Amino acid sequence: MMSVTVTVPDIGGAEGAEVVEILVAVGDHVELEQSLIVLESDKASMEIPATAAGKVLELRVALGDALSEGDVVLLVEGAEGNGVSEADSPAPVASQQSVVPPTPQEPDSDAGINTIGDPAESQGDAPGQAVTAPVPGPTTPGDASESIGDRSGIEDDSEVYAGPAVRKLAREFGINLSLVTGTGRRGRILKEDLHKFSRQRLHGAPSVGVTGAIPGVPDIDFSQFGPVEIETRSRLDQLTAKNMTRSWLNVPHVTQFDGADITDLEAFRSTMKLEAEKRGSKLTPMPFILKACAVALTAHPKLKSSLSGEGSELVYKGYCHIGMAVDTPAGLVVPVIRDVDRKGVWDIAEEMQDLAASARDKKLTPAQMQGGVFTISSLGGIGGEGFTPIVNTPEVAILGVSRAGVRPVWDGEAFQPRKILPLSLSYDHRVINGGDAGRFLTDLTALLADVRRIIL
Ligand code: CAO
Repeated sequence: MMSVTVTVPDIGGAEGAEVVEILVAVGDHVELEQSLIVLESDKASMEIPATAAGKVLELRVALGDALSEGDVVLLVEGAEGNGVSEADSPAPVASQQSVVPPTPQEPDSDAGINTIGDPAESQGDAPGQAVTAPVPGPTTPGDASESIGDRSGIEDDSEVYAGPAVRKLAREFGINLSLVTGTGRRGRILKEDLHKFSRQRLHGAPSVGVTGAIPGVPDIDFSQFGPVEIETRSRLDQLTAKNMTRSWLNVPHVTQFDGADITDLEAFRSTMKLEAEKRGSKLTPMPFILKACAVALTAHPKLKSSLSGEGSELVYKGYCHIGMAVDTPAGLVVPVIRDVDRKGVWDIAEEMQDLAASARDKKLTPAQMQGGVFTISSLGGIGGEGFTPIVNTPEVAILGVSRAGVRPVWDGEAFQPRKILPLSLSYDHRVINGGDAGRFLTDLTALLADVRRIIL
């Protein structure tokens, strides 16, 4: 098996760039384009990719070395790739052919920019605040998107200082780099810093010395104030807590309130009571609300979309599966009714009751809780005038339903007693604007005010 020499490609003319990270060791198997080392010039840092796949035979660099184009990084045992064969070229020298063809780029191009504080972060800020430099050459096509992705990690901090490998790892772990304290030279964030940060998070400890980190709630010994009992929370409760926290911390929530006049719906529902009994079913307002939501969601597909591509894409779904929050003794679960847009109210009512029963009997399968595009949380059977539900991510909106009550409504001449159903729509403001939510809720209340519209 021949050995292949990997050298420093064209790094935009930077001379004597310092080796600040070595990402592989002798004996490791490297893949084509895998990052091998990180170089740092006075303007930027850049990853040097493998131009051959195989086992690392020899590392020719050490931390702190100053490298320029053509310097040897390491030797790889393997034939795949376009590195320079030792047999062809016995002594690697600085004049060796660059193993990565230079890809000159415009200074303002995104591709290949690996920055210390990306200017795109400070759009609207005073120009020149961020320290940055374009780095042509060593990047691969994939790096362009990574650079864009990097920005999500440094949203609030134009001073984040980390190499691409660390940024990639941070994205994989969902860590916002601006919350991590770098212990490397000049505050550079190292992989160890990410590991420490993750450990601290797992143990619920606040990130020490981190500006803007969320301080943990202190653990208090309540027995000092009086008798206490300690109950271990169900796994479901703990999971719900995690999901709620994740949504609360990631999603900028807005809640919009409205009231649907369901006087006519209630009159119609009461005429159907006998038929419901005959069918062995129960016709509460909920199946009508589910059906009306399906119609409104079809008309406003953004409300049932999801964010993707680290915020750069919106996924529109061609189906309408709606989740329904069910409070069980074991905790909160959200079974999903599939294709609500294609089902009649009777079918929805029956499926809803079956799912709620399965939920209480802990018989729901994972598949019955997946695929929802929107969630309804109803406290109508319990009480209350309104609440602000938390979006069930990755969905972008959730409808809270409170208890309907008779309210005086002015008809232009007199107050009329009307049955009003309080609705609260919480939405992800990264996706849904007030206008989107307002139009959706207006259509929904109109559908509930006259359910004949549902079949139109
Ligand atoms: N306004 C007034 N009355 C309402 C109402 C509303 N918005 N919603 C339901 N009701 C009435 C029903 O008509 C029913 O009355 P009757 O017994 O006289 O017919 C009674 O309240 C109880 O309804 P329900 O809660 O059993 O049934 P539902 O179809 O409204 O709800 C489901 C279905 C699955 C939500 C329910 O079974 C359940 O689990 N409820 C518990 C509440 C809950 O978990 N909510 C989620 C909160 S988590 O964020």
